[in-house]
Amino acid sequence: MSSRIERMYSLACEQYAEHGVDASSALKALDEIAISINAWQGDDVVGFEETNHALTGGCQVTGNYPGRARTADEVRSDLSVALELIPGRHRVNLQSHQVDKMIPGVDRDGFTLEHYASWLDWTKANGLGLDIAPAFYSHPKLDHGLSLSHPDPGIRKFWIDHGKAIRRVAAEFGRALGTPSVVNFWAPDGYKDTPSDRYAARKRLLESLDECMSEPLDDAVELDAVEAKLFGIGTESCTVGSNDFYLTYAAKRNILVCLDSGHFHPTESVADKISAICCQQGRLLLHVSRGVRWDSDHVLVVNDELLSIAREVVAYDYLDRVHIGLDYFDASINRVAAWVIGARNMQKALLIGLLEPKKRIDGYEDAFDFTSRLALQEEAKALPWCAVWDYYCETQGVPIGFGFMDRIRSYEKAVQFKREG
Ligand code: RNT
Ligand code: ZN
Repeated sequence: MSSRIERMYSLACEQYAEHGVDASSALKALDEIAISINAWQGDDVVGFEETNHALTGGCQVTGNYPGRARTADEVRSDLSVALELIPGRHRVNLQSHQVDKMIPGVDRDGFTLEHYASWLDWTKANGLGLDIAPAFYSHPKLDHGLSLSHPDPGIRKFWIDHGKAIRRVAAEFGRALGTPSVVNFWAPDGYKDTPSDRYAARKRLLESLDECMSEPLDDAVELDAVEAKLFGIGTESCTVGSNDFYLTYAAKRNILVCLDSGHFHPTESVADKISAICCQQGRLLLHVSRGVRWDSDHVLVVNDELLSIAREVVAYDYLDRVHIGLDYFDASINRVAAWVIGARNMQKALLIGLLEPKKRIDGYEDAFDFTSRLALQEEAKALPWCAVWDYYCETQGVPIGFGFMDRIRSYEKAVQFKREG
C-alpha cells in the first residue's frame, strides 16, 4: 500500500475521531452496501429481442458514442470491466428485454428463465445479486402509449402476462442466488393531452397490477416495487401511474415504492421522502438518477441532491430496508465509464453520509441549539472524506481517482470500438 494513502487515511481517522466518528466502521458499513447496477446503460435500453422494436415509452437515449453492447454477452463483458473498477460487491439490474436469447414464437408474455439462463450463471459465478424490471415499452403492444391501463382487455392481458412471467423468473433468480430479486414495475402509460377519464385509466392500471402480482411469492426470493413518474415525453398531461397512485398502492399492498430521483418536480426533495416512507412502510427502492431539465436520466454526479439522498439512506440504520438501484442511460460517453462514474459517485455520497458527525449534530438538535447544529453541519462538509475513500479503493484493489480511465481507454480500444452498429 502506498504510504501517502495510508498517512492521509490515518490523519483523516484522527480528525474524524475528534468528532466522535470512527472512519473504519464507516468503511465497513459502506462495504456492505450492494448497489444494483443498471445494465441498460450498456445497450442504450435497446434490449436483445432480435426485433426492430423502436424505443418507445418516454425513455429517451441521446448520443452516438461508439461501442454500444449488442448482445447480453457484450453487456456482461462490459459490466465485468465496470465491476473491476467499482469497489465492493454489487447487484445487476436488468430490463426484461435484455434477454440472452429469443425462443421462436415466444413473446414477452411467455418469457421464462430460459431467456435469462446465462445472466443467472454469470451472476452466480461472480457472487452478484440480480434484479429485473418488466419492460412495458418498446414493443408494438404498447398502443397509444398505453400498456397495463389500455382499455382493450387483450392488450392488458399481454402486459399482465409479461409482468407475471418476469415475477416468476425473478423468483428463480432469488432462489438460485440466495438474495431476493427486486422486480420493479414502471409503465409509461399516460396522455399527451388532458384525458377525459383519468379515473378509469387508473382503475385499469390498479386491476392489472393486482393481477400481475396475484401469484404469491416468498419475500425471501422476490420483492415487488412500483415506480411513479411526474411526466414523460408524450405523457406531459397525465401519467396514469403517478406518485399518489403508487404511494397508496404500495402502502395498501405492502410492497416497495420505488422513488426515482429524476421523476419529481425539480423543487421536490426525494431525500425528504425517504424517512417519511420508511417510518411507516417496510422497504423502499431507490432509482438514483439525475434529472436535468426535462430529462430524468443523466449519470450521477456528486451534487447536493445525491449527497442528501445518500445521507438520508445511511443516517437511521435502516439500510437493510432500502434497496439502492442506479437508473440512467447516456450514449454520449463511454458506457462503461458511465457505470463506473455513477456507481462510484453513489458510493462516495454514501461514505460522506456515513462519516457525518451525526451524534454531535443530534446532540445540538436535542438541546435546541440550532446555531451549533448548522455550524457543525457546515464544518462537516470540509472533513477529509476523500482520504477515506482513496484508502477504501486501495484496500479493495480498484484504481484510485481518475486512474480508472486507463482501463476504460484500453478496453474501448481493444473491444468496444471494434463493434459495429
Ligand atoms: C423510466 C423509469 C424506468 C426506466 C427503465 C429503463 O422513466 O425510470 O425505471 O428508467 O425502465
Ligand atoms: Zn427509474
